[in-house]
Amino acid sequence: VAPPPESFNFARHLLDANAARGAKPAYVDDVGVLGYDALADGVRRVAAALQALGLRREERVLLLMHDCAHWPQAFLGCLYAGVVPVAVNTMLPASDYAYMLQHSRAQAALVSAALLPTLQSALASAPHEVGALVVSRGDAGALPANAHDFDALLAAHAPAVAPASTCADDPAFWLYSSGSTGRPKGTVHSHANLYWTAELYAKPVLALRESDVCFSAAKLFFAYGLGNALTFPLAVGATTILMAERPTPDAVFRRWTGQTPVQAGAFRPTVFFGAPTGYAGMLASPNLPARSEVALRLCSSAGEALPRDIGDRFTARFGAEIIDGIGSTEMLHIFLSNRPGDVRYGTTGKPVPGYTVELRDEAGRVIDGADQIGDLFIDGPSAALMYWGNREKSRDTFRGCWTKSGDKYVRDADGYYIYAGRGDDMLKVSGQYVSPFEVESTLMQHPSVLEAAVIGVADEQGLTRAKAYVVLKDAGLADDAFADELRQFVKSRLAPHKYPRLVEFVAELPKTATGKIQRFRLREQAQA
Ligand code: 3SK
Repeated sequence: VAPPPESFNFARHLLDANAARGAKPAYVDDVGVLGYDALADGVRRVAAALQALGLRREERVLLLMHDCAHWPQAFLGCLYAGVVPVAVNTMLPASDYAYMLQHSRAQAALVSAALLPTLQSALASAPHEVGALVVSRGDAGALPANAHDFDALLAAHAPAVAPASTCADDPAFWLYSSGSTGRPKGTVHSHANLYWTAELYAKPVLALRESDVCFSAAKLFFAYGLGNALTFPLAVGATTILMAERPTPDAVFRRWTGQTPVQAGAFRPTVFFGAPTGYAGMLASPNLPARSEVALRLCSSAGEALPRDIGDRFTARFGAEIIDGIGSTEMLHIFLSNRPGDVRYGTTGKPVPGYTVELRDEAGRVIDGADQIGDLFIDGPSAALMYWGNREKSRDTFRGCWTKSGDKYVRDADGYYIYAGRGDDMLKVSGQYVSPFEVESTLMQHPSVLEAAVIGVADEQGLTRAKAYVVLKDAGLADDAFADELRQFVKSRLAPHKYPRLVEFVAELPKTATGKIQRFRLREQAQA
């Protein structure tokens, strides 16, 4: 694959690639259809509007929006103007946004009307540099003083005539990535990185086509969702379904079967991108559609390892394969994957051509043989430039051309890679990272909790759930209702996916002589 030219703007690259598509639908969201020509017009108007608001190249803008057709216009409009969008998870508490605004020094925020109150409490709680707000899909007549309605702002600005003269290696956007300890890390990606994920994965491995209708349960603010619903479909001129609501089985089924008012029986997805927990939930649903009701030809899974049984049952039902792969926020998308026509359920497949993968032992030596567990390292052109303002963690993760993934893997004698857990304490729950330390320290903020330890346990489907072992100050309080209170307590303070589904009250936690909690003992106990 030819590298992008040195002078390269990814938004311009996509607009050029789709210049002849006219009114072909690029996006179908909850309220309407956006054609390729209207997408290009919107991108150029966002760029012009940002410049008029005083935004300069390389300045950051917070992008806190539910999935809708404004999202790709906002994201690509920033890139077109050389402004750097910081796309953030829409489910976080205000305190996380307050940190991200300070850390990124965002000069403006693009926000869904439904998320404006949370953003405003973040803005009120800490110093920031946000000068302007652009509000998507709200009541244009009821906006705060420094806020602009998205559609009205675009209507007021003629499309920018030319993109910012960015280089392939210039910072294009950030995504925050979380670790087991410390603040989320601002992962800085270049214009070229987006190009590489499309050229190395979407086109040759998934073989996405112009005629495809793509639909991703993973939202656009995730690296996985960004590729699935923006980079990949726009790189091949396909159509993408976007939905603002949570990807419950019923919400997904409505789109698969074309039943939303906007789809009106058409635009049934041919390619679906999900995560194992979502596939398991759909297979268990009484409303699972029949094969004849859907148009799926290919599915993708990432976020956590796909249990073999889920893959087998899904393919038996729909005929379509689920292509399981692993990517990371740091590598931007999938670097190790099964292939259509060569799927081995229970494995993550083989390295994606263009990426080199190594397993290393504890001394850092490369493991050549089969069936030995090692730490996964990746060399590939879509690796992030750095974690912003975090030299120590950048040096630990980005080691020359290699990126440390933090995952452990085994390669079998046929060269297929099999997931073997995390190298750190992080849990992957429903495809999203959960730090046990963050959950433990939140539980310990409850006045009745003395100590807590959180581990991952496999449910009956082989999917990871967070389980909290809790020592109470007054053991007499321990009952189901109090376990529920603790779940709600965590839910009200952290992003919703982080609360422990399982809570067990114990008299004490296993500890070393020096008082360190022995989580491995709890893991052994949970497996027994
Ligand atoms: O979770 C994954 O495997 C993944 C896949 C693609 C992009 C980003 C991530 C984290």
